[in-house]
Amino acid sequence: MNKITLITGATSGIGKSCAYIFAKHKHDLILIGRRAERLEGISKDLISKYDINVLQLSFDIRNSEDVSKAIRSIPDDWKKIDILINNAGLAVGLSTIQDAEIEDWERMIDTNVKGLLYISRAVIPLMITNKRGHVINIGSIAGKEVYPNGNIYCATKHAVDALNKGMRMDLVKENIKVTQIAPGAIETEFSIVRFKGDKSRADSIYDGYQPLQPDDVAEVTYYTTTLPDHVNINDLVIMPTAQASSMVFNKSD
Ligand code: NDP
Ligand code: 8X3
Repeated sequence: MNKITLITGATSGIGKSCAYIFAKHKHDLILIGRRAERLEGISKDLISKYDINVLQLSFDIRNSEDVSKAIRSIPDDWKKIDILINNAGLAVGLSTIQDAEIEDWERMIDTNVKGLLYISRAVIPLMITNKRGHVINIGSIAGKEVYPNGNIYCATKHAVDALNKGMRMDLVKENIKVTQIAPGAIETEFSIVRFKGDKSRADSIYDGYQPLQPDDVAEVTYYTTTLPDHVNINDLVIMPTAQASSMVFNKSD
């Protein structure tokens, strides 16, 4: 039987790359994202390329009722979820605390913290029933350090860092692995979302150095699932070679 991996935020970036890499390794996939048409296209492509099974669930992880309804609706065969990748997340805006839009804060807190919690609360009990599982939380270097104007996004990723530690403690007796992947700069739709569609500002984030590509992070994420049963990677920080911290880069002029 194929392993079953559930990925949130599978329509773009790291989540989409994880879908392709886990599919290449013959995992059946439960893919979650709000953009249903994209999910449909990705699912069809994965099925034709890799001959796996894919279940698409299109909903907003910020809605706790929709999360529990969607996970309850999964057919019994699919409930034996081996790996949960809590990836969906975003930064909105880059402003001082005194100038920021409160709505941007709500979107980040509701998605990165509460959405991750709703999904975890719905899926982890299934893993406990199956007596096995692996929860992978996509954090960020923004969960390890804080940078100017990053305030709330950094706070949400510090929350993911803390939740990863808490989950590890709560699930150690349940034979469930817990891993945080904390990346630096990756070229995805992240900056377009952060700068609300301003593509030239988004592109400028990746000027003058080679950022990570989403496949780089997905390959490392997959690696953490290939280790022997007795080995757990708790926390893994990954950056471009040209980045040493949120603010320290080796950029060409
Ligand atoms: P993308 O914007 O490319 O992808 C984000 C994904 O999250 C999309 O598939 C989007 O799908 C999904 N998503 C966002 N909000 C919701 C929601 N409310 N409900 C369901 N799905 C949602 O960005 P990345 O791939 O870069 O981001 C993935 C994760 O990586 C995030 O947690 C981010 O914080 C983290 N990260 C990113 C870094 C970077 O530099 N890019 C660095 C470190 C961490 P849809 O819009 O279809 O719902
Ligand atoms: C995304 C990386 O440095 O923009 O989490 O916060 S950073």
